[in-house]
Amino acid sequence: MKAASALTAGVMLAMWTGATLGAGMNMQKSGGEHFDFGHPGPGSGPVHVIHIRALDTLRFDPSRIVVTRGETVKFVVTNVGRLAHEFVIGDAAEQAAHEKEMQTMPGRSMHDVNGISLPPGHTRDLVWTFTRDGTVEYACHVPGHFAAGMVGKIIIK
Ligand SMILES: [Cu+2]
Repeated sequence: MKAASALTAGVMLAMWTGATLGAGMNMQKSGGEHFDFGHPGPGSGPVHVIHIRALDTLRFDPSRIVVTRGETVKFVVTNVGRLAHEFVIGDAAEQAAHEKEMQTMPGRSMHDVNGISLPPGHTRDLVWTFTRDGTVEYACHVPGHFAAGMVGKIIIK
């Protein structure tokens, strides 16, 4: 299990590195992951609080949000259903990598800086500062959920 985990992490890191090559890097994260659209944690400005609900219909409500570049967003995500869900932010390549990891290691604990796991009835938050404009996704990778469309869009402008 340990070797498989290290291998998966290596593959994901390689994908992230490829996806972010040449982009404006920030070095504020722990764990060696890089995200070209921002970083975990607060910036220097005010915090924009956005409430999102994870639904057992395999949707997020809302399914589309708009944020301003440079803004720190505190996502307050509530799982109002009876199924486990998660909330992971990332570009399309990162979502694909995470989906692949969840297919090979279902039930692993969430340790990524860009995601939170949401047991039924729980509310958890994720603070992220968006430093570039573009489109990022938030998705649930509990097996079957992403494929069923449990994904939303963050428009950064
Ligand atoms: Cu889900």
